[in-house]
Amino acid sequence: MRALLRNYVGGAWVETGRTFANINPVNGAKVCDVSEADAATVARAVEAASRARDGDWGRMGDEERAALLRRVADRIEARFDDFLEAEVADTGKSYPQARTIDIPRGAANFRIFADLIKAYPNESYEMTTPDGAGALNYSIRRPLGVVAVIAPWNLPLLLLSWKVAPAMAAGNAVIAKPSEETPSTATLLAEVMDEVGVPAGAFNLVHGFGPDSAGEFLTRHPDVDAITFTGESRTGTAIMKAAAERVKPISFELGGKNPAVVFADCNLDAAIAGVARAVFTNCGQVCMCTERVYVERPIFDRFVRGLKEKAEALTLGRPADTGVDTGPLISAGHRDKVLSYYRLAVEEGATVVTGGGVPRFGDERDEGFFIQPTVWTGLSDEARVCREEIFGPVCHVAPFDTEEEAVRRANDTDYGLCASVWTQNLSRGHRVAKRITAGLVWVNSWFLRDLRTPFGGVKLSGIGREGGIHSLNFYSEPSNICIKL
Ligand code: NAD
Ligand code: 6OD
Repeated sequence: MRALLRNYVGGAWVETGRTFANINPVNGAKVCDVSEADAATVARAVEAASRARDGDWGRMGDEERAALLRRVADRIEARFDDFLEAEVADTGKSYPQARTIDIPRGAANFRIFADLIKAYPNESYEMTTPDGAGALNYSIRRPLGVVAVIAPWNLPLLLLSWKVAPAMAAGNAVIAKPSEETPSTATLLAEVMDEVGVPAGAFNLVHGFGPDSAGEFLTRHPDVDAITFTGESRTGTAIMKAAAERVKPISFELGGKNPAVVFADCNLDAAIAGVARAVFTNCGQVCMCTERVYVERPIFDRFVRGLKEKAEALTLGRPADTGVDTGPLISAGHRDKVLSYYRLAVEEGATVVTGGGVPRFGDERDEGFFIQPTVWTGLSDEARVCREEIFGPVCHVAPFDTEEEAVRRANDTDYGLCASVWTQNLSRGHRVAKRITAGLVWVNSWFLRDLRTPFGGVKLSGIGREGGIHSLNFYSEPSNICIKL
């Protein structure tokens, strides 16, 4: 692992003289230093991307770009262990999780969008004209130009590549800004771009924070043509204001307060296991994680008992520990935030079924940012902890009596990213899934997603859809050409 991570601008590695520390959340130790991009470095990245857009990269055909992106995927796989070690050091997530989800899905993004760009259809229409000769309309698609990609820390490579790959497949030049908490796999990705011969400036990397740092310098830069962002809804508001100045296209994947609705006719063991996974995976730090659970009254007590057992059986530990289920939260700051909700829940009158505090290990993990998996009951839907996104290993479980009530309460939120419904009644599954206002609804499952399907949220959970052809629709714009025959 390198002692200093640098920015990658116009095909060159750039240091700025100002650094920040990358911290391992398992034990609070420094992983490495990171060179923070200043406004001048971000401006150089934008210039380099603009040159690439107008130069070799912009002139490259779909076939050749797709071949390069496939080489990126191959190279990530060839350097699998480097990516794995880097992701685990930055996030503290378990090796099995990073090995089976983060890194392979990160590589797969490059392969799938390389395939899709070649299959991307264009429209054509023949029309009649007053002279009877007719005219032919057909559309061509153009890249947006210079695209800023701003990513969060929870699934660092996966969520960065999920935007970088389709943006580049569509022919855009990209400037990627990973989260300040997880800069390592993005830096490895820049190395890979360099190694496989991506033209200078087609992929640039700037490190730093949001406000008054690389994130804001990028979103405010007049020559950035479009912004794609995954992160908190509040950050989305700030970025939208910056983008409004030049009415830039934006694609936003934001926060959630995702419900699970569990009917008495479910397979109870499967529902308990599925909801436990949806609440506690990655220490609750997946945008799709469940924080509100509604359970039909006849099975409420049994469900809560089962979820408590699952929570208490989780093994918190180091990434390499045998049988570890969950690692730490990402940072001391994030743990403070989640703990403030643990306190607030008690003030609001919650029954703490399990958890609610910080585990003690008696070793170096006490310097890290672990937190107990937590389950609450007893609150009204108006409680703040039932309305605000917490992004930790925690949920509130409430009983309901009718399908109508369950749907109403699931939808009673400012967010709308995803939901899950647990029932063995096929008609009910379809019916309820259709009525829940969210970008993605699972029936009897969670976090199953083909990369070609549309992904995104409604209300405060986002703007637009990415995934498969939906990504290519965002990262390119059609122009119509009309030929008089
Ligand atoms: P965040 O919004 O704090 O930061 C995300 C990125 O934005 C980081 O790179 C950060 O440096 C940058 N940033 C922050 N302020 C900025 C500004 N003013 N201008 C430009 N850039 C700025 O989010 P986070 O804490 O990294 O991630 C957790 C959040 O992300 C949660 O709310 C979670 O729900 C959400 N998320 C959503 C999805 C989704 O697909 N909907 C996926 C993952 C995470
Ligand atoms: O892998 C995916 O399909 C995906 N969209 C993951 C999003 C995770 C959010 O934290």
